[in-house]
Amino acid sequence: MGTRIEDVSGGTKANDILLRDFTSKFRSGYKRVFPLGDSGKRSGKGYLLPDYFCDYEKQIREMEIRPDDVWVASYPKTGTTWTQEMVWCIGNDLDFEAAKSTILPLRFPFIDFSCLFDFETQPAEALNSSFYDFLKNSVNFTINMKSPRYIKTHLPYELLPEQMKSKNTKIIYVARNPKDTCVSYFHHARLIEGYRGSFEDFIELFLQDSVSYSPFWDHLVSYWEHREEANVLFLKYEEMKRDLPSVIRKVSKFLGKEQLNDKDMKTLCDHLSFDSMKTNSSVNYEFAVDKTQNLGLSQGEQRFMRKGKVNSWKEEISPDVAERFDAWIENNLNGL
Ligand code: PPS
Repeated sequence: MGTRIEDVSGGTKANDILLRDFTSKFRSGYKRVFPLGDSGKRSGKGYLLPDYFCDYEKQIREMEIRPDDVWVASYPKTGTTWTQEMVWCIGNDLDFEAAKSTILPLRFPFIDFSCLFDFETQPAEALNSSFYDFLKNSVNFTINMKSPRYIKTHLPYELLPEQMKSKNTKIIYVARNPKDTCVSYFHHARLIEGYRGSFEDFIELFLQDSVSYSPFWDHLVSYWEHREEANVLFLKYEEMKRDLPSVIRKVSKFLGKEQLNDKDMKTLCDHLSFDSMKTNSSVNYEFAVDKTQNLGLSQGEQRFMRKGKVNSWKEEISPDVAERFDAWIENNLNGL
């Protein structure tokens, strides 16, 4: 399955906002990426991705998959980091010492990071860090990791490496309700992605499928369609908030690990609690936030671990806008 890629240019409200407020020193522009079906016809509305995706698409599509790879996939801001830490700890027999001493991007790299940011043309200071290789080329970094590899991606199912489909690679997808996702994405965009626009404009972008990795629903459905396959596990952020131990049991079974005893379960749940992850510098991306702030590319004042709640959108989205969201949700769920 290949892709057809189109330039994103101005002329619509969403595209104008995107090009005005969501390009920067490290983000040159955007493309619409249409996966081509078996018949060679393009399908869906096309995924919005930064220009840099084109530099890595072929390498990602053709990368070699190993039988013991474990992938965590998600739309941005849906609980990826939380899921990664859970999966890594279970997969590594609760080695909390290693989890704390090595930052998550080095243990569990985000393969498509370089599709989002151009750090190569940034001042040397931006790259002068222990994870230089990752920042410079996250795809090479991930490909060259030792086994077993733990890999994060925000790419939709259709844009994953070709071999994943035949090699039954383990994929854990995490989903979250779109209103909380959108609010979290807005703060993240200001904090880390150089977005300079208003909250209202961000909502316009989100509802017009015009932030990176959107359309939200096509992304979710691309994995949902595979949820019954033995190598795919579909999780929800809200379910993790409601009953983390039962999700841990599900993940342990999925990874072929023994079930945890009560004491280990409690230790792991404590390690994964929001309060603990908020102060755990291995997973809270403080170094990335500081770096973006030092480079003057951040407009945000929050931290990566912001609220960690279900339905906190109610504090920021007005009833009128919530109604617009509901109509959008209904429209998109129609027929599913
Ligand atoms: S990213 O940048 O796409 O990888 O972000 P992602 O990790 O997917 O999502 C970040 C949101 O997840 C929240 N989070 C948690 N919630 C509850 N418990 C724990 N342990 C936890 N860890 C991360 C994080 O706070 C972001 O959500 P918001 O709503 O912004 O607080």
